[in-house]
Amino acid sequence: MAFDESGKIWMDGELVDWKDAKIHVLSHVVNYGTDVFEGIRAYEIDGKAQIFRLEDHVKRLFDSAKIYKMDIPFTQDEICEAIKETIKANNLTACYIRPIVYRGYKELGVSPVNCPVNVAIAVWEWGAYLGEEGMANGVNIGVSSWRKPAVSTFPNIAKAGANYMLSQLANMEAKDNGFDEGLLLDVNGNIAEGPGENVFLVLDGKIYTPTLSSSLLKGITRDSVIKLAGDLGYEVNVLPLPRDLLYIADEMFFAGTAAEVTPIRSMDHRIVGEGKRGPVTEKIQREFFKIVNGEVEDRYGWFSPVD
Ligand code: PPE
Repeated sequence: MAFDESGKIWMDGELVDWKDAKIHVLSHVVNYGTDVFEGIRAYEIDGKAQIFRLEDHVKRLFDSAKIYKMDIPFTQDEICEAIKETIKANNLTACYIRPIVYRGYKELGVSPVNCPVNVAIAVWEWGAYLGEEGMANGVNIGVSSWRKPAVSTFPNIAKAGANYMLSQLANMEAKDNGFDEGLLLDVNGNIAEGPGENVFLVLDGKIYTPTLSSSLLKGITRDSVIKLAGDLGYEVNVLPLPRDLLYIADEMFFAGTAAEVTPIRSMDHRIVGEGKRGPVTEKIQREFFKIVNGEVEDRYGWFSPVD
């Protein structure tokens, strides 16, 4: 993924040139990782940008900010409008959208309360997160030696930049070990999530995904998959899931905004099912892409048009 640096970035209410979208090195966020953010996708449907679950993502952004007592100086509606404005200013249709809320420049010291809360929105084109090949045939995953923080130590539900230091360790470790991506367990050894994806398992025709008390992000794609799978007639169970299930699951897949629905073909050097995208995963993946490509009507009201 390389940036096309010709576009505009929205900063605190104004569109600025890509290369001018800068902050001071002594901003609170640079020193202490004080930010919350979102990852959203817009899809091109009938030549127009349609943003997937915009209000839900912006609501989660505000929820994350609330956990960290960051008072966003815009309303949720204003942020939704700013996102649309940024897409238009960059002449994009299908794109990835990154709103960031961060503590800016004023003073240093752990206490963030005197530092301003700034907001930026960037958009760019971003293809298949784990590659086109992974999307079709599945990715190879390894369980990380790192654990997600216990629910009593650090909020996992907030999508905060600092959480991604752990995601980086898990992702780098997985790559060093020859895997495409890692998978993190919670403090009890139950399955949590990928560094940037939620995970689903298929066992005996039923679908399973870990519960929120296993230290994971309340993924919006996760929620979409739960709805889609239910409507396709599958039983979906949201439970604490022991690690062992990873080795006996018939199918597994990742779900996330960037990763969309990506099949998992192996786990810790054990082949999952037939070692390729399984039939249940394929049905859910196909249904997901039919919706986001506008091949079927938006029956859940998931899209916001950019007019
Ligand atoms: N867990 C984590 C840790 C996570 O980062 C994501 C999204 C998800 C689950 C899925 O959530 P949702 O996007 O609401 O379905 N990860 C974002 C960032 C990826 C990145 O590399 O940056 C994303 O997919 O946009």
